[in-house]
Amino acid sequence: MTTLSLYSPGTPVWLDDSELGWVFAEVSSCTKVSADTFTLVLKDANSKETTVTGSGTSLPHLRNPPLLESADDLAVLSHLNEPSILYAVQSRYAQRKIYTYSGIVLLAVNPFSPVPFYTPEIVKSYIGHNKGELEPHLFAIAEDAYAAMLLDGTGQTIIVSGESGAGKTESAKLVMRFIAAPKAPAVNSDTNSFVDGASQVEQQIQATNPILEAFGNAKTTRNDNSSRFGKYIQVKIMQLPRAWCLTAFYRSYYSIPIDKSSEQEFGHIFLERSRLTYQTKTERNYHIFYQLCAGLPSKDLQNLGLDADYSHFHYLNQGGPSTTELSDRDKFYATQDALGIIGIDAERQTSIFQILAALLHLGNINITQTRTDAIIDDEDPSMAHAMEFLGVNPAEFKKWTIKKQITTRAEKIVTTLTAPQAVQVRDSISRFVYACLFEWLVTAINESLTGKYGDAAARAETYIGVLDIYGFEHFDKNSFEQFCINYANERLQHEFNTYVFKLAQDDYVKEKINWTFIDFDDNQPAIDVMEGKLGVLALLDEESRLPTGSDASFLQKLNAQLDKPANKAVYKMPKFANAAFTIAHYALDVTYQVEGFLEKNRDTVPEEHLTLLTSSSNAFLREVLDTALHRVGTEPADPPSPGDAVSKIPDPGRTSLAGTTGRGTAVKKPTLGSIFKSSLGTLMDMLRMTNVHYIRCLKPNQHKTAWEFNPLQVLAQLRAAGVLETIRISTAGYPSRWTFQDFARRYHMLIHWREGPQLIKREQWKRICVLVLQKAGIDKSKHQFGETKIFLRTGVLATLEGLRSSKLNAVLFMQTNMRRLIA
Ligand code: AD9
Ligand code: MG
Repeated sequence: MTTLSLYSPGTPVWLDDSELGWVFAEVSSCTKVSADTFTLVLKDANSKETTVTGSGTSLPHLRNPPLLESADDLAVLSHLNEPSILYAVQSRYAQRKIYTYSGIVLLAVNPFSPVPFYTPEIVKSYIGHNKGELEPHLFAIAEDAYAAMLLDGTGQTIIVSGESGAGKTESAKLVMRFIAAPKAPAVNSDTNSFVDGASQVEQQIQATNPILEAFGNAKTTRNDNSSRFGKYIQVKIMQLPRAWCLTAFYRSYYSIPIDKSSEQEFGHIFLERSRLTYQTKTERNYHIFYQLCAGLPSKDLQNLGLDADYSHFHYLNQGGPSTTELSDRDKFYATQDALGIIGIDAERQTSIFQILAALLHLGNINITQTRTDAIIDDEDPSMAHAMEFLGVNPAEFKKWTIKKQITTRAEKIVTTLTAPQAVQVRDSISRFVYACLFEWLVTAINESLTGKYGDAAARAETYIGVLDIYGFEHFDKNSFEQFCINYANERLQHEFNTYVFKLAQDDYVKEKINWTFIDFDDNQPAIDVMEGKLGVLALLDEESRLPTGSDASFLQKLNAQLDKPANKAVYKMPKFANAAFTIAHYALDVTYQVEGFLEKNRDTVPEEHLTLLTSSSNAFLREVLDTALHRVGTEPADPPSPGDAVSKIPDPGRTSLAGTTGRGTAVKKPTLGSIFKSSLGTLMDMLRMTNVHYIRCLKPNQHKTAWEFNPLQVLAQLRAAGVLETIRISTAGYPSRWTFQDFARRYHMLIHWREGPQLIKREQWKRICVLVLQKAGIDKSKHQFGETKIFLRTGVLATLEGLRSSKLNAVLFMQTNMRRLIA
C-alpha cells in the first residue's frame, strides 16, 4: 500500500503525548513533500490540529479497527506498534480483564484488589482445554505446560517475571494451585476429574507459602509482601500403576552454598540476609518477627524474654511501623498451622521461636567503647537471654565479639576490636544463624513434600517447575542487595531473549527455511560488565580478599577497568553521585552506592564464633547448623600469580558466613557475590533443560492502588520486556518445531488408516508430514519444511491435537460398541 493511501483522510492514528504516551487522532490530510517525505495534518479528539512531517517509520502509528483493539492475543493486531499494544492492555484492564496473550507470553496486570478469577469452578473449566479456547489466564499457561509435559515427556518451567510488586508471587501460587489440583492425564479426556477439597500433597504445597513468606518475605517500599529470596518449586508427576501422583520439591534457594559434589546440583538464589540486622525507615524485617511478637500468648513471650511491643528490639525498630497488629497475629496463626501441616510439631516450633528470640536479644546487646576498645557488660541482660537460647557460654561469646585472633605462621595474636567492629561481628552472627534457619526450613519442607515417594520423586523426569524470584528493584539508594537482585533479573531476561529470539532464529537458519531476521535488544553487554572476568563481581571479590580492601578503592578499580568507550552504553560514572556507579539495565539505569559492598560481599563470621555455635548445648541449633553447613562448599584457589595478593593472603581468623575454610589450606573463601553468580549459573542451566513458558507480570501503578493504570509506567515495562519484538517473532515465527519422524509418529493416524502404517514401515517421515497437513487442511502459509524439521505457526498444533483427540475417541467408541455387539 502506498503511504498516501495508508494515511488517507479519516484514517485513525496515534499522536504522541507526554503524559499519556499516545492519544487518538485522525488524519485530515496527507501531502507528498518529496520522494518519500510526507506532511500530515492530524486532528485529535478535541479537534485540535497538529502537523507532522516525516517518512517511513517516523510517520504516526496506525490505529487498529475497534474490533481488534482489545483482542485476547496481541499477536492478532493488524497494526503491531507500541501504542496499539499499550492501548489493548489498558482497555482490557479497564474491562477488568487482567490477562492478555502476547504471542507465547502471558501478560498479567496486577489488579491490586481481590478478583473472582480463581474459584474451583474456574480451575475446573481450564482443565483439558487448549490455550486459545478460553479467556487468557494463568491456568491456561499451566494447562499448556501440563499438556506439553505429557506430550513430550520433558520437564517444563513456568517463569514468572516482572518488577517488584508486579504480582509474581501471587501468580506463582495460583499456578501451583492449578497444577496441584488433582486431575487425570489430559490424554484421557473422558476421565478428567477435578476433585474439590485438597489432597494431602496439595495441602502441603499450599502450606509452604505461609511458611516461606513469613521467613523470607518482608515489607519494602515497593511491596508490602516482597520476596527476599528466589524459589523454584518442582512438582513432579509420577505415573504409578493405577494413578497419577503428585509430589513437589523446592529446588530452593539456600542461603548457604550447597556442596558442589552433592547430588542436589540445582540452583539456589539466596535470602537477602542484610535485612535481618538493618532496615530503612519505610521497610521492615522479615514478617516472622512481628508475627511472633503479635501472636505468641503472653506467657510464652515472657518465657522468651520478649514482649508484644516489637519496638523494644533494635533489629525491628530501625524500620517502619508494623502492619496492623491483627494481621500479624492472624498471619502468625496461619504460619503455625502451616508448620504443623508440613510436620513441624509444637515442640519444634518452640525451638524455632527460641532461636528467633535469641536473634532479637543478640541485636539488643549493648556494645560500647572505652577510648579504642569495644566493651560489653558481663551482666548485659540481652546477652544472657541470647546465650541461654543459643546454648552458648556468655563469657566466650563476649570474648570473641570484642576481640579478634590472628594466626600467623609463628603464633596467634589476639587484638581488640572497636565498638563498630564488634557490632559487625554480633550482626554477622545473627545473619548467619537466620540464614541457616531458613535453609533448615526449606529442607524440612522438602522432606515433607517428597514424603513417601522420596526416592521415586527424585528420579521422576516429568515435572513442572515454577520460578518466582525477587523482581527488578531500584530505590533512591541502591546497594549490594539491589545489585544481586537486578543481576539475577538481567540473567533471566537474557534467557528469555535467547529462548525467544536467538534459538528460534538460529534454528530457522540451520534448517534453511525462508526467514527475515528480527532484531532484538541484546543485554549481554550489561551481563558482561556485571559478571565478566574483569566485571563488577570479579573486581569486588578481588578487593574483598585484600586485608586492606575498601569500598573506595573498589570503586577506583571499577572505574579504571570499566569506564571505557567499549562499555559506554552500560557502565557509567554518575555525574551527581559520589562513591557510586551506574549500570544501564534492560529495565532501567540504576545507580549503586558502593558503601558497604565489600562488607556485605565478605559477610564473614569469626571462626571462633562458628566453633561456639556448632558446639552449642542447644541440640536443635546444632541440627540447624549441621543441615546448613553440610552443604557448604569451598572453592579451590586459583594458582597464585605474580602480584596476586588475593590468594596468597587469606584473611585468617575469619570465615565466610557462606563457608568454612580449613586453616592453612589453599582455598579461597567463597564470597556472597561468587556464590550468587554460581547459583544463578546452575539455575539457568537447569532452566535450559526444560521447555519454558512465560508469565510477565506488570505493575500498573506505583501506589498499589486498585484498578489504576498509569500508561507510561506500563509502557516502560512492556518496552523493557521486549514485548513488541516478542509478538513480532511469535506472529512471524514458528513456535512449534518437530522432527519429521516425531511429527509423523504422532499424527499419522490422521491420514488414511491403511496408508499411514505402510509409510511408517518404509520410514517415509516427510511424506507422512505432507499428507497429514493436507488432510488437516493446514494452509501453506502456516508451516514450512526445513532440512530435518517441520515448523508450525501458532495455533496449528492445537488444531492437529483436536483432530487427533476426535479420531482417538471415534476409534474408542467403535471398539467399545463392537465389543458390546460381539458380547
Ligand atoms: V517482589 O519482586 O517479591 O517484591 P511480586 O512477587 O512480583 O513482588 P506480589 O505477588 O507479592 O509481587 O504482589 C504484590 C501485591 O499485589 C500482593 O500482595 C497483592 O496485594 C497484589 N496482587 C498481586 N497479584 C494479584 C492478583 N492476581 N489478584 C489480586 C494481586 N491481587
Ligand atoms: Mg514476590
